[in-house]
Parts: sequence; structure tokens; C-alpha cells
Amino acid sequence: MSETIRFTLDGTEVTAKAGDTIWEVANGRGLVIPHLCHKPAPGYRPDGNCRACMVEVEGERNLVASCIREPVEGMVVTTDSARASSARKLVMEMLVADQPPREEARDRSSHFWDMADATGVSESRFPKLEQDRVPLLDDSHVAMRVNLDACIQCGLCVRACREVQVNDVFGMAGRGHDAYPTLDFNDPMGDSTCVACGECVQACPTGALMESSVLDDAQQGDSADFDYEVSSVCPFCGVGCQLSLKVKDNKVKYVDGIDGPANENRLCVKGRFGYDYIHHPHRLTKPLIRREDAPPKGLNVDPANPLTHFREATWEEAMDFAADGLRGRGREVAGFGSAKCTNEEAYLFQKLIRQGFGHNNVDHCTRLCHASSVAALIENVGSGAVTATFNEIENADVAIIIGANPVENHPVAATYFKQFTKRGGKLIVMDPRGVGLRKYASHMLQFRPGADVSMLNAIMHVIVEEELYDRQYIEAYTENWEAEKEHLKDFSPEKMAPICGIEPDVLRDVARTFAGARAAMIFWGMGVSQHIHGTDNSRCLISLALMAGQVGRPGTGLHPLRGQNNVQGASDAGLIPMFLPDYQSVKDDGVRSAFTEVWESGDFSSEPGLTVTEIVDDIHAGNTKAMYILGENPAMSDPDVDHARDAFAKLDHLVVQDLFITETANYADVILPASAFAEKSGTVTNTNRQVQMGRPALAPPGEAREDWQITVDLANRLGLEWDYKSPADVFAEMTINMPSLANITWERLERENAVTYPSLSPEDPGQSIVFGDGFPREGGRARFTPASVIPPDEVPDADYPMILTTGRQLEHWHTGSMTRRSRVLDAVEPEANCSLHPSTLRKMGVEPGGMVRLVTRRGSITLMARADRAVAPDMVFVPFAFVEAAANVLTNPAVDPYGKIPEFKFAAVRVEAAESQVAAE
Ligand SMILES: Nc1nc2c(c(=O)[nH]1)N[C@H]1C(S)=C(S)[C@@H](COP(=O)(O)OP(=O)(O)OC[C@H]3O[C@@H](n4cnc5c(=O)[nH]c(N)nc54)[C@H](O)[C@@H]3O)O[C@H]1N2
Ligand SMILES: Nc1nc2c(c(=O)[nH]1)N[C@H]1C(S)=C(S)[C@@H](COP(=O)(O)OP(=O)(O)OC[C@H]3O[C@@H](n4cnc5c(=O)[nH]c(N)nc54)[C@H](O)[C@@H]3O)O[C@H]1N2
Ligand SMILES: [Mo]
Repeated sequence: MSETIRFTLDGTEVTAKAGDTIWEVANGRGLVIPHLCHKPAPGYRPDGNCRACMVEVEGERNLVASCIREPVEGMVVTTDSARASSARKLVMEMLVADQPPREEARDRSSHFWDMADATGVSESRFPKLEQDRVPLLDDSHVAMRVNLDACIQCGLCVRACREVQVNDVFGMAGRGHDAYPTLDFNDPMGDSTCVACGECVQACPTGALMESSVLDDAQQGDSADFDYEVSSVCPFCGVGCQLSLKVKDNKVKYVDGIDGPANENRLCVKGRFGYDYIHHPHRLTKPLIRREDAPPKGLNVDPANPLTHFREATWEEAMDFAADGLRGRGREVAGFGSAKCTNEEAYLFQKLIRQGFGHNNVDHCTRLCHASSVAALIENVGSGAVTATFNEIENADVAIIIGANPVENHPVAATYFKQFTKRGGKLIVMDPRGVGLRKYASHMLQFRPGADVSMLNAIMHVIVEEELYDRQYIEAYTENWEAEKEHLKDFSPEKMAPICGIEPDVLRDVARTFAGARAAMIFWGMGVSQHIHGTDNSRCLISLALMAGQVGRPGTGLHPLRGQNNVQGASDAGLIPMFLPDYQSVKDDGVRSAFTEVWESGDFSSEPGLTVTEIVDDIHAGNTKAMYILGENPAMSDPDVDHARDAFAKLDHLVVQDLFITETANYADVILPASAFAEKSGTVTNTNRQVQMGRPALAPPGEAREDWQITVDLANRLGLEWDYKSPADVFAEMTINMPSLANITWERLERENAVTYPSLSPEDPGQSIVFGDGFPREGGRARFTPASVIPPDEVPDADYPMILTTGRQLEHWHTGSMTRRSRVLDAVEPEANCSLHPSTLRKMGVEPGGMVRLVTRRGSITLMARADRAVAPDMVFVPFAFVEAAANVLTNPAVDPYGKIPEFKFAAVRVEAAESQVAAE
């Protein structure tokens, strides 16, 4: 396929690769051929409808659209002939005639007018056509505006929506000149099924689709441009989309996706429209110290008016106060670091606890997240990171997505999953809830919650029984196969069907489909990990991939979808109680001394430290008495928040470093105002193992400081003599004892923006697939670890007859601290809610939108109920972003013995209509 074609372009002999278009070859040589309906970006199919890119081909009567025409051997193409130029000019003139006048143009991208300039058209000889598009101007959506008076019918919005993001909302209505884009059944955008990814806005070459943030200001006579732009990374999820922040008057005005390895210009609603939490009036701008006369610690501080409980202090005073409360306390201090901060900040944080206090009581939200997946991966594969990037799905023909809801939680990854199905890929979705991807699934297994092991073992039983496994792969690369085979005998589909709720023939079909795949991937999320048997769930997924030989080749692999923007990096950097950076055991004397040598300090404890939930218990036990909490909100995210809040209230000294007065900061003795991601420099590592460069677009507000600076200041006040001038210094130190960062330097990241680890040379962009030739375990072999069925910790009974499951929604981030302070996101999803099957609501006599009360053994909350057929009739789904009805008042804190992860996905609950509520217990 590496055929090359020679042809003549404007008198010069040039070569093209097979499949290149004339436009691409010309563009590659620096020639500007005007283009409107063509978007030279990954995922955009050229359409050739606008005729703005016409060129002349010798021997052809008609001009050709260069964006779709592929050159053939010997073709003679002229882009600048009089005939081609005047034809293009004519096209532009006709389009200009119908545009709103340039002076009034609302087009922030100005691509249309750039192209008009390029063709030498400033005005038109043609009369404006009357337009009867309905409605011409649509301002029904909070984030975007539709202005059909500027639409040139290029269809880019339709391709953006249907082919790139695969959201299928936009379509074309009408014919010929009257054609115009519509949403759903010609609904206003605000009433449509649009998920506000904004891809259409980014694609639109005119002002027909625009961010409301840009348009609304433009109408006030402001020019719609920006002062400068900065390339960085999205601060929300682990996909790690690269984006460009457009800043005007010291505020982010709007955001575009740029061409990062994970996102190829795409963004979701949070990345594109959720940036403005950084400008919220609740931002902390001065250090705060708890007032002597403050009321007792509790959830009682108004984030808009913290001065009732705290007083403003200088940095000097606040840092001294913070340090004084921690100094010399050794074992009594514990730390929660942050997966929202950079690699350098995570590294400094774990170093502070280890070097400064001599022990390993440092952890972060990974414990509540993929800790069990990582435990199983390290045990059986020898490494906790993904074996292949999610983008590898491009090379797969089958994929399993289990216990993850990427359409809402990894929306840009989901676009690749949906595209995979459009190309004919078979998507097997396994989830007790009918998640968004079910529409695209070849198999939707809506199984019983908590029954993963029984379902997966039954599937593997079939693979063994029918001998569908990959004997050669198993022999070459694995161990313990005979034991696994023997173990699986007990798990026939017939026996497991009543437990998992999936028919035997479906289980058999899935087994055959997966084992028969040429290349298959497995993706998983919190539905797998957040159980007391989370490690067993992951063990099954690993075994399944191994027995089918689906690791280490293009289109194959194991991919736990990592959650926070930097949870991979924070874990790699050692923000874990058992591990120093790169998962090197704290128990290993050689490992500790390698670090203390670089740190120029004495030894610290060889005992693995306490985990997130253990630290909370340890406060209640009276051992941990002071804490440093950076960029985490455990007073909302811990599995038993009443228990956690009581613990924080008991601390002698709590230092909180955040952007806002979070629920956790309510219990602080001192609050340090930190920088948001868009206000600092540093690297982050996404779910794909891609280390990416984050750059500051703005200074932190008021006196707020970059997080790494605050941690360094604190360390120095604790006597540690740290001398870092910049995050680059920290990164350089990290590379000394982190083999994963070999060949990755700060300078390289500044230049290339992203490098995937492992990178095998200074030129290697990194390995997107690993373990093609064995595993980083003894003998190079991965292991089968059999898993048995363990029921959830708390099963429904007469008092608590239903099942509570918790999770996320597209618009909100975890505890809501950021997204409830974002204008667009808060407007779209403003109210605490839960979802129940319509029949369940009907039985309870509650109308959709009515209030229900959820009660578990830990507590109760009252909130609005939605009807959702995707939820099983005996279940209730609650997102945990809303403090006024905090899901984690209800959840069960029982943990998995290996990963120490709580069972967020299963608790026994009673659901009642709020009106019929009797006296609270
Ligand atoms: N919008 C948004 N995106 C996010 C986040 C956010 O807060 N908001 N958080 C980020 C973070 S840190 C993370 S970890 C990821 C999490 O991303 P996901 O893993 O997608 O998160 P959840 O919604 O918690 O749960 C996923 C699915 O597990 C299913 N489930 C429940 N019980 C079971 C079970 O017993 N077995 C199986 N197999 N499935 C079950 C649920 O129905 C749900 O659809 O999202 C990241 N992205
Ligand atoms: N019920 C239930 N509970 C869960 C889960 C669930 O599925 N169900 N999922 C669990 C999972 S997977 C996770 S990852 C945890 C997440 O739990 P947390 O990490 O506690 O939740 P976040 O809301 O992401 O907290 C991040 C905090 O960092 C702050 N922040 C953001 N950027 C910066 C920055 O640059 N600097 C500083 N200093 N602060 C910053 C934010 O304001 C916020 O307060 O929740 C867990 N809890
Ligand atoms: Mo997470």
C-alpha cells in the first residue's frame, strides 16, 4: 500500500501517497487552496460540497474539488489558473452575499473571512437570498448559539456530530439552497439530545455555531477574538485531552481541542465548557486561619463567606502556622495527595511525608478508584498500567467494556469506541445499568450487580470447554494455566446464569465472539473495581485476555480506564503507602536507600503505610492527629462521610490546600489557596501512559500560589532544605529513580507536548502497546489467578430491600467542587438526583421529578428521582456530586482485602416516597 504517485502540481513534479488528495499534497507543500467544507483534521471525511477548493486538471472539462480528488500517475494539476481562481472567487462571492455583513460578523474562528481574503473577495455582486430557515437564531442552549443566517450548508457540523463524536444529533433538512442543519426533529438546541461536546462549534467555518461565551460578549460591541492562547491539558478525566485555552482580559474566553495523541482535537462538555470554575467568586485568594472564636468544627462554613470561621492571614503567618502544627509529630501526621495535581506535585507530596515524617502514611484517591485493578495487574501481569492505549481499539475487531460508562465518564474515549462499532467492530457491553454505549453494542449483558466473577468465570468455562483458548500463547507467556482450567470446571453457564442473570446461550456466544476475535481489547471501570471482590473481578478479566492471547499485539490489551486527569501519574510518582515511585516497594532496603541517597536524608520506615480509609480509622483510634490534605475532598468522597467528617473534626491540626472552601476545608485549621490546573506548569500522565505538558494560561488569583511552591515552602519550614526552582527541577529528580521516565525529559515534553512511556529512545514517541514479548514478572510470564464467587458485603434484606449503586454523570466531577462552580455544567445538571426504573417509581406512587428518601444502615438522604429504564427495577443509582444529598452518607465502607477499595457499587437500601416520610430514625 506504500504506492507513490507522481503528478504535476503547478508545473512542479511531485509525489503523493496512495489515498492522498490533491488538497493534501498541495497543503503539505505550503500552498493555500481555499477550503470551507473541508476540515483538515483527523476523523473529518472530505465531502467536496462547497466547491471553494476547485482546481484545474489537464484534459478534464470541469474543474475538480481538490479536497476529494486523488491524483493519478501523470496527472497535471493547476491550482492557480485564471479559470480555477475565478471559479473559486465566484463561489466565495455567492457565499459572502448571504453572510451577515463582515462588520457584524460574529464568527470567532474567522476561517470564512480568512478564506474570503485568500480568494480576494471582500464584497459580493450578488443579491442576498431570502432565507426561510426556522428558527434563524437559536439561543436555547446555555453553552452554544445557532445562527443559521451565517450557515453555508457545508455540512461540517453534521460530520462533526455524526462521524467524529458519533452523537447523531445533527442532520440536514431541506434541499438545495434551502438545506440547513437541524438537531433531532428540528428541535431547539437546548431541547435536543445534544450533549454539548461542542465539536460542531469547533468545526463550523462561519459564525453559524458559536460558544455563547464568545457571542454574548461580541454583541456588546466587543471583538470576539482572544488576547493569547496557551496549549495545555484538560483538568478533568484520565483521557488527557490536549486543548488550547483562549484568554481575553485575563479570563479564559473559550477552549478548543488540539491534536493530542489521545484526543485528536476532540473534547467533551467539561473540557470545552467547564473551564470557568477557575474564575468563580468562591476561589480562595488569601490564606485562611481558623478563628479562635469559630464555632465547633463541622460542615458549617459558607464558601461565599468563610470569614465567619476563618480569618485572612499573610502567607508568612499561615505557612508558619501550618508547619508548627505538623513539625516533630512523626507518626501522628498523615497526608492525602492529589491526582488532580501534576506529577511533580505528587512526587513532592509523597517525599514530604516520607522524608519529613519518616513513614508511609500517604495515599490518594486511587485507593477509592482502581486500587484493586492495579493490585490484580501487578500480581498477574507485573505492571499496573494499561497494556495498550484506548486508541488501539482502531485495530481491534472485538472489545469488551465492563463496569464503565465512557459516554459520560471518558466521553472522548467513547467517541473512538463508537467509531469502532461503525466500522463493524463488535462491542460487548457488560453493566447492570443500560449505559449509553448499549446502543452501539453487539451484545449488551445487563447482569446482576456484584456478579462479575460468576459471569466472567462462566464465559471462561466455555472457552475451556470448547477449547477456544490460545494454546501457543498460554504455553509461551503464562503460568498456572492448569489450575485455572481446573478451577473453571465448576462454573458452567447453566450454573452461573441464575447468579449473574445472563442466559447460558448469551454467555456462550460472548465466549465464542471474544475468543474468536482476531484482536480484542478489554476496558473496565469502577463497576469492576469498587467491590470487596474488586481484585477478583480484575483477575478474571486478566485471565480472560490471557487465555485468548489478547495482549501485546495491535488492537489487543487490558485497559482499566483511569479516572482523574493525573491518577496514573500520581500513582507512578509514589503517592501510595506501599510504593515509592514506579511501584518500588517501601519494604525493599535497596529501593529506600536509592531514594534517600538522592534526597540526601536518612532512612524512613520500611512498613507499608496506611491507606485512605485506614487513615480515617486511625484518626478515630487516636493515632493520627494531624493531616495535610492537598487537592482531595474526602469529606465527600470517602465511603462513609459521616465517619470521615467526624474524624477530621477530631484532628488537632488539619492543613487543606485547595481552590475552594470544600467540605473538607470546613474542618481545616489552615487553608492554603492553591492554583488551578490552568494556572500552573507541570506534567500529567493520562490513562494511555502519555506524559503530557501542562502550561499556565493565567496567574493564580489574588495571592494564591502554585501547589508545588506551597509544598516546597512547607517542607522548608519543616527543616527539609529543599531547593527546587521550578517543576523542571523536580522532574529531573524524578527521572533518576523512575525507569518509566527513561528518555523523557522536561525539554522534550516542552517541545513535543506528549511522550508515551516506555519510550525506548530520545526519538521514540513511546510504546502504545507493551508486553508483546513477555511480562515484567519472573520468567517473563503472566499468571492466571483463579477467582471464586464472593457475594457483596451487604445484601438486601427485609429492612433494606433494594440495591444502591453510586457513580457519575457527564456534567459533574466527583464531589462537585469544580463543576458545580461552572456556569454551563451547573446549568445543565443543577439538582441532586437519583435514577430509578419507572415501574419502581410507579409502585411507590412517585412521579418522575418527585422526591424520594434513600435509607441505608449508615444514614439517609432525600433527593429528586428520575425515571430511567436503564436502571434495574430493584436498584437505585445515585451520583455523588451533591453535598445537599451526599451519596456517601449511604455507601458501605467495607473494603476489598487486596486493593483496600470500598464497595461503592453495592449497598442495601430502602427507597421511600419523601412525602410519606415518618419521623427520622
Ligand atoms: N463526568 C465525569 N467523568 C469522570 C469522573 C466524574 O466524576 N465525572 N470521574 C473520573 C474518575 S476518577 C473515574 S474513576 C472514572 C470512573 O468511570 P466509570 O468507571 O465509568 O464510573 P462509574 O459511573 O462510577 O461506574 C461505571 C459503571 O459501573 C456500573 N456498575 C455498578 N455496579 C456494577 C457491578 O457490580 N459490576 C459491573 N461490572 N459494573 C457495575 C455502573 O452501572 C456504571 O455504569 O470516571 C472519570 N471520569
Ligand atoms: N459514592 C461514591 N464515592 C466515590 C466514588 C464512587 O464511584 N462512588 N468514586 C471514588 C473515586 S474513583 C474517586 S477518584 C474519588 C475522588 O475523590 P476526590 O479526589 O476527593 O474528589 P474530587 O472532587 O475530584 O476532589 C478534588 C479536589 O481537588 C481540588 N482541585 C482541583 N484542581 C486542583 C489543583 O490544581 N490544586 C489543588 N490544590 N486542588 C485542586 C478540587 O477543588 C477538589 O476539592 O471519589 C471516590 N468516591
Ligand atoms: Mo477515580
